[in-house]
Order: sequence, then structure tokens, then C-alpha cells
Amino acid sequence: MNMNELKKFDPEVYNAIVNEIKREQNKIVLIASENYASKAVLEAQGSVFTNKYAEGYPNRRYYGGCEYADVVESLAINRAKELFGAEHVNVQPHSGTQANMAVYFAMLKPGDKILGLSLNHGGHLSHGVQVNFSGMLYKTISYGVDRETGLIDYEEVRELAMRHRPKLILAGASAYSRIIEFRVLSDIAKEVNAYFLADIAHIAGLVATGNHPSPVPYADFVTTTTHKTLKGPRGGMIMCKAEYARAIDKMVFPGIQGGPLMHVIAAKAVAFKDALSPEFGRYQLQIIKNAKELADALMNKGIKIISGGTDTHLMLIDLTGKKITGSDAEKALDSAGITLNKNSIPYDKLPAAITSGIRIGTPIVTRRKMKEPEMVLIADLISRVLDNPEHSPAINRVREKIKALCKKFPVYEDMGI
Ligand code: DSN
Repeated sequence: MNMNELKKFDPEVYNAIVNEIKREQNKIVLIASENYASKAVLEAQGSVFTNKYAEGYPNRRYYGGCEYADVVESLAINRAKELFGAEHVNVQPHSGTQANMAVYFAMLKPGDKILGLSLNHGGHLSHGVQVNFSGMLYKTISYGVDRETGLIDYEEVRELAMRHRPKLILAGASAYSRIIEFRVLSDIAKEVNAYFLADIAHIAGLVATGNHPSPVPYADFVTTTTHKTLKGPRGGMIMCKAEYARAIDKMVFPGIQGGPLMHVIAAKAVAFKDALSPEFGRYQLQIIKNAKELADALMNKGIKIISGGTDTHLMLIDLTGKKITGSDAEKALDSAGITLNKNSIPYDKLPAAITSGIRIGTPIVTRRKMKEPEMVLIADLISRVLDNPEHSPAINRVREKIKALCKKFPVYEDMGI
């Protein structure tokens, strides 16, 4: 990456970028919602398209000079349609939350009821949490997971739907490791005449490659981010049935956004091209294999995983038997070179700022070409830290092993840093 001008003009920002490159290279990042975009994606996102206003949609813009903006947005739309088999795609939402906002604003009125997975049980902020606009504007009803199995209780969803008659039912999660039965949820939505929205932000890459059942055939709306398992730039996207195309497009622009971020849309197009390749399918499969291996290896060390494993790219560790909070575990692991995040577990007794759990995901380590043997090693290192969070010599030994592992699986070796 050539940053000569930046280095000369703004050494403070340049140094922060260099340090971030080193951090991403020298630590093992297990944050389930992050990924390392390809250089092609970074180049497109760092391009002159950052200069361009293109309010409107391809061939229907409110500015001149949009002919090349039209090219990249059309590529992004067509590739996304092919990838997911969607009838209509809008690639302009700046984020997943804004994608969800556009669907709500297009279909609901303030005060309408929405039914989604509780944040405390693995749901998402924008699915009706009180401190978020979704919880402020709509009446939220939440379903949860079973205390024993850790699985979504679909019977509970049906009962809640029958009792409350929500206008919209949401599927999707940020900390749920098992297959989501989109078809079952769609049937429940049909029974109560509710819209069905599937937010596949976390699992989009798995869905695109057939490694998780797709909600696209059943859902009225499917929203996603493009930067998690999908490995693209940070951003959002909406897919919907053709009958809602006009309402969704109108709500994204001019409803809730102005100019689309054309440099991000160019990078989305690049990511979708990558996602259509056979190599990407193999990558997604390995993400799951690695997650399963890591979960098994952690459980072999006596570490409890919610629901007893994973079908996806992530798992949720229950620390209640370990005498360490999620927040302390996050800190201790980071000091040893393993970056992940604390996370509430279902029925958590501790507040969200502390938590009794940590969330682990394998998209980045798999992107670095690590496979099952490395997962066994990482599980061992995590276990050592959780057993000795305040023991400096133990943490130092883990840090040395992480350094060696990172060196063996470089990401940015040719960036001249
Ligand atoms: N904040 C993201 C996550 O970490 O899951 C979801 O938006």
C-alpha cells in the first residue's frame, strides 16, 4: 500500500495506520464480526470514488458525471443478486443498522410491534433494543433461547407471535452459533400476517456459499452487512422481493440517506466478485471447520460453550465456571495477543459492560490460512490465559507463541511496513 503522501503530510494519521496494520498482523483476532478485507477491496475503497456525489440510483441520478458511479453500483447490484438469488438489491445502506432502519421505516409505523431475538440471548441492538431507535420507535417483543439447550425456542416464537400479533418478525443474531430455521420463522410470520425480515449480517458469507440455509426464498426482506464473513468493506445491503423494491429504494434515498458512499459501493462490487468464486466457497467451509475444531478443543479443556458447539463461524464461551468475567477475560487475552470481545450469555447475571461470556469467531484466522491444527493450539493458549489471567510469566509465554503463530501466517507482509 503506497502511503508516501500521507506519511509526508500527516505523520500522526500515517503512524496510526501503520500501528493498526501491525496490530492486525501481530495479534490473533477472533472477533466474530470482523474480517480482513482483500487488497483489491482496500484499493477500491481508497479510490477517487470517495469524491463523487451520486444521489439517486443508476441512470436516475441528481448529479452529472455519474456514468462510472453507475458502472460500479450496477456491478454491485447484479453480483449481489447472483450471489444470493435475490429479486431486488439495494447496496446503498451505510451500515447494517441503516439497512434495518430502511426496512422498518418503509413498512412500519411508530408504535407497531416487532418480534426479534433478545440482545441478551444473542440478538442485535437494531432489533428493538430500548436504547436504539428501533426500541424507541417500536414496541419490542423478544424471544430467547432455551436455558438448557441454548437453542432458539421456535415454539416460544410462535406463542409470542400469536399473542402479540407483531407487524414484523425478525430473524438474525450477533451471538448465536447454531443454524437459524428461517423457514420455520417465515411460516410463523405468515400465520400472523407479519412481514418477515432476516438479518444475515453475521452469516452472509456462509449463506452465499450454501454453508447455511438461505432465507432469501422465504423472507420479504433480507438485510446484511458486507464486512463480516462476506469479507468486503464496512457497509450494509438490503435484498427484498420485487414487490417491495420501490418502497425500499425510496426509503434508503431520499428517506434516510443522502449521497451513497460510491467508494464503498465500488468495494462492495469487488467483494461480491470475490464471493462468487469457488475459492470463497472453500474459505467459508474452512471457517466452519475451524470453528468446530476450536469449539471441540476448548470443550476438551473443560471450557463451556453455549449450546455445546457451533454450526457457524462463531461460538459463545460461558465463563461462569471459570471465576473470571467476560470483561477481565477480554483484557487478559488481549494482553497475551488474542483479541476478542466480552459478550453477554443467555440468562447472564452480570451487566453488559462486564458479562459472563466471551465471543469467538474464526473468519480472520481462516483468512490467514490457518486450519485445524492451529485451532487446537489457539484453544490451548486461550485456556492457559483463562486459567492464569493475572500470572505475567504465563501470559508472556502465550504472547511469545502468538507472535510465532502470526509470523507463520502473515497478512500484510508485502505492504512494506
Ligand atoms: N456489532 C456487531 C457485532 O459485533 O456483532 C454487529 O453489528
